[in-house]
Amino acid sequence: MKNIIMRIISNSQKRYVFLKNKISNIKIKEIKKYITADLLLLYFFVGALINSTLVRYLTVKNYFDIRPILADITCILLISLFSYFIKPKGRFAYFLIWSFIITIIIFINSVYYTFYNSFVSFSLLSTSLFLVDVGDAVVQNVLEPKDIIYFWFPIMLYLANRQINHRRRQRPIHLKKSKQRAFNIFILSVITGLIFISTLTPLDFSRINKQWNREFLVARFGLYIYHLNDLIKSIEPQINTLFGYDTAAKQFREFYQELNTIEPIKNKYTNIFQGKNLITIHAESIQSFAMNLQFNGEEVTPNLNRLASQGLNFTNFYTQVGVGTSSDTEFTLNTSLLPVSNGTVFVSYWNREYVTIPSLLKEKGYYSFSMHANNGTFWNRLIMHEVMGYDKFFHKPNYTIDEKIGLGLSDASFFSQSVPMIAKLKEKGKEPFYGTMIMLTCHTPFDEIEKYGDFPVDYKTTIINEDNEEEEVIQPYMEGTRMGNYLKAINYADRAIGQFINNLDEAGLLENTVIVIYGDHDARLPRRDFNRLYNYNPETDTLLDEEDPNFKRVDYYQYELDRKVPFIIWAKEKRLSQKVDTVMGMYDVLPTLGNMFGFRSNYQIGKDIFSIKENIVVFLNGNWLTDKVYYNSQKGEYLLLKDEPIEEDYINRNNEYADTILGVSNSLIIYDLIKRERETTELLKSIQSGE
Ligand code: GP9
Ligand code: MN
Repeated sequence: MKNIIMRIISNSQKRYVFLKNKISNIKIKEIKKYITADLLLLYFFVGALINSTLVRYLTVKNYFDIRPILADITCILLISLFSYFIKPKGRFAYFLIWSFIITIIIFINSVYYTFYNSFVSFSLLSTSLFLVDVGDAVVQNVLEPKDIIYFWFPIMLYLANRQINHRRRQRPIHLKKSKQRAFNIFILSVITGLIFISTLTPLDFSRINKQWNREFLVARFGLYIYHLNDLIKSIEPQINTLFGYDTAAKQFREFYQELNTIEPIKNKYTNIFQGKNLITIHAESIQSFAMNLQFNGEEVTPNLNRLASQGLNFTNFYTQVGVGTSSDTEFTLNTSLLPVSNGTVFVSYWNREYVTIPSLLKEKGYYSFSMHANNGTFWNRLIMHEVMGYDKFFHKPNYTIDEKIGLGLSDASFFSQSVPMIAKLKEKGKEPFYGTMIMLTCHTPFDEIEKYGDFPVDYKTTIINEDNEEEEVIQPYMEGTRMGNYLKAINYADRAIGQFINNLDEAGLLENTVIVIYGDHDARLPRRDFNRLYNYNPETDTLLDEEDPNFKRVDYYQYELDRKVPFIIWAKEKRLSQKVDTVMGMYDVLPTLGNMFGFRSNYQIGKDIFSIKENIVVFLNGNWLTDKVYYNSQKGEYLLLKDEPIEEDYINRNNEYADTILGVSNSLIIYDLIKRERETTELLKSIQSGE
């Protein structure tokens, strides 16, 4: 019986294997036949895929990532499918033209990458190759063999087509069949496209929307999607300017006419820093709450705390960034305008005219420079820093990358290499100067904790144990959380800043210099980490209960209020020692520094903080903040910050003001109104003088 059963099983197994082989034979044969029936498409597909993969391998070197390959396949399939809607005779021309377009794009990117370690953008194409100081890039030869190899593709396609025609005059695909084929390719591209999309993370989506970290985008999305997205992003600003100019210009004129008739108020800080050097430190991702924290008696930011207590310490200072994060802060600080509501000024609106701190200081004889050890093309800084009027941008090629943390050169090394550069500028007589130092280490994801140095964020206590001896007990508290890692990174950055100030002092650069430190935006930490930070009970090593009188709720408003960042103005020679609690936004920096250094922009939206009684910080999403209220524009609700009732009129007035300045600032940028206004005034003047 057992034998019979065994035989039946073995027979059916054999039959199954036989059938399986037969089916797969048929399938493979049929698929092969199906594919080779359209050799031209096949060659095009393979060529385009090899080229896009090759350029990625030779640039970003992500050899084992399947995602960009899936993205490339989807794009090539979509290009290919349209060939079926062309007359059979024209298909070769169609593929050949595409192979040229693809090869030329890849070729340009290959050359560009050698110079800039990044990829070409359509919006920059006309300028980037000429505007940028290529002397910095250590490149002797313009063309290298690796740039030329991509041309094998159109050549191969041409030869292959000749061969196909010669061998077996391929029958043109019948229209009915070709529609079926187009449909099949479409389905295939949908499948590969969906698989690709399913691999994307929220960070990937946010980065493709921002379109600034071009290396990352090519590595993750492949060159084809990168360029398609870049094309859309480059056209967007042009489309935005097509309509609505007259209304925008009218609102702009009315707003500034009224604003500029108000005489600037003099106060005790007016002109106190006339003619002094100014160094601003762009402190990556540093939030204010860290300045008030101690772990086991150690301050997280001892240096910032010292500078804050000796200088002007603005305790309610907020950034006003959109998707452009770091670059939006640089823009707002230097122009006192709000960033655009859609897209990023640095990437999409670099070709506009702006009145900036460097340009205003230039009128007073200043030399301006910026320093950042990361790739200069990030956030399009290479171009935008020049547009904003910096005389020189020192970036990656100017530094030796001798210690890497996170995105690139460590802050400690960045600062120590920068001091001699600043000293050299001084030696060359480039004084007075305005310098911007853009830090990098304390950047998300804060995961290289072993490189930040030893700063435990745990809770240590001593107990008397059973043997009546003192014993140290360590409770993890913030260790192992994202915020814990972030605080370690801040402690590192704080040390780097402290060292930088010491080095400047040793180099004799502090005597005539004012230092400004600002956090560039918050670190988007999880709410649960704030909850743990505020509600940890060391006695029980657990979190406080919501009913506990000491429980602090981290709701929407608390989280938003905690996003504030440090803003400190410090000078070695002038101990101003003042705490300023009035709410203040990034757009108030230019007018406040302007009052101290003696400059003013006719297009500033912010206020000199020492000249006003009440201030308002307007955020890009329409939320706003005063000393009395945090207003949530999405919900139309607000939180009272003082024990004082608020009139409805107060809310309405501030809502109206928020709308106006968001609109004026946005239009000014999109329609290039400073330039247009200047040209109109110049024209009127020349008509009046009869020229
Ligand atoms: C890039 C750095 C980071 O060089 O400034 O920009 P972010 O991601 O903070 O906007
Ligand atoms: Mn930043």
